[in-house]
Amino acid sequence: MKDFEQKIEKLKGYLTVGPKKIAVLAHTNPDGDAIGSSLAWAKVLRSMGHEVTCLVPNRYPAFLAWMPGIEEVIVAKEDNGRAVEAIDDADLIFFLDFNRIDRLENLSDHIMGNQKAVRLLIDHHLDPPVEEYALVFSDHTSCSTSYLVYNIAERLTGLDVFDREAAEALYVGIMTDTGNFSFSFLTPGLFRAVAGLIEKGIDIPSINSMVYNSYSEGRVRLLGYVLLKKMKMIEGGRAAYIALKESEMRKFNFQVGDSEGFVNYPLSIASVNMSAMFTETRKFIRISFRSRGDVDVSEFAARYFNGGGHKNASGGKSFDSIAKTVERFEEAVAEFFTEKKLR
Ligand SMILES: [Mn+2]
Repeated sequence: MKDFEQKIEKLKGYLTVGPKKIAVLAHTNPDGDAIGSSLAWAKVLRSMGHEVTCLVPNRYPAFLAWMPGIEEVIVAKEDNGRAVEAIDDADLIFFLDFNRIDRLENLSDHIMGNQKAVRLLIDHHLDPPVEEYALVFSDHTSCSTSYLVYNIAERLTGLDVFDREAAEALYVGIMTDTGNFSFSFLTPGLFRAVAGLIEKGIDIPSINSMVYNSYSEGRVRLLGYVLLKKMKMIEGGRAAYIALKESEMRKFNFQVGDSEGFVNYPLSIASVNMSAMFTETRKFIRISFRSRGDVDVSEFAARYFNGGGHKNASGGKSFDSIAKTVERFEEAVAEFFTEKKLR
C-alpha cells in the first residue's frame, strides 16, 4: 500500500503541472477492458485540465461501438496520420491494459522516437518491462485495468470525477475481463467498486445486453460451425483447440471481434483444463489460450509461442502456416502436460 501511495504521489507530480498533451494508448485488438479503462482514464485526466487523445492500433469490436466517447478514439490503422501526430506531440503517454511497446509495430517507432514524452503504464498483465516506463502501475492480481483505473482515480482525484458514462466504461472493462464475474481475482474491494459504479447510475441489464446480445447472425452461426466441426480434443480430453482459417471466416461474413470468446467454450467441458484458439490473419496466426486451475497458459504461451498474459488467459502469435502451428501446438501440449504432470 505504501508503494501504491508513493506511486500516486509521483503520478501527481506529472499531472499537477500542466496542462499537458497526453496520449492514452491501449492494445491491438482492443477489448472491453482496453476501451473501458481508456475512456474512463481520459475523463480523469481531462478533469485535471489536460488535453487527452485516446488511441488504439486497430478497430474495436462492434459490440463496444455504443460506448459513450468511443467515437473520439483514434484507430491508428484507419487514421495513421492523426495517430502518429498524437504520439509525436505527447508530453505524456499512458499505456493501458498491455505492457509491451514493441508489439505496436509502426507506432512503437514513434513512441520510442518521441524523446520528450514520459511513458507511464497502467496494466494487469504479468512481467511488465519496467525499464521502459517512468512509472508503473502493474498488478496482475487486479481483475482488470479498469479496476486499477478506479483505484488510482480514488487516490488521485477522488471518485467524483466519474460520471455515469465513465462508470459504464469501467463496468464494461470489469465485466468483460472477469467473464461476467466468473474468473479469478473477484475480491471484496472489487464488489465495493462495482457498488460505487451502480451508485453513479449505471444500468447493468442494459450494458449486459448491449455487450453480450448484440452479435450478428454470422457470428452466432460461425460459433455453431466452430463447435460442431472445428473443435478438436487432445490429451485424452484434457485439452482442446479450435483452428479457424480465413476462408472459413469469410463464409460467415466475419467482422473483427466475431471470434472473441470462442476460446472459452471448450473449457465448459468437464474434462478440459486448457483451450486454445488459432485465428488466421493475413500476416500471422493469432493465438488465444485459456485454462483453469493450475494450468499456467502464460508460461505455456511464453515458452512455445512468444506470448504471455495471465495464468489462465494468455495469447501468442505464430508466423508458420496454420497447419504447422497446430502441429507445433499439439507437440508442445504433450511436452508441457508431461512435464507438469497434468496428464
Ligand atoms: Mn484487461
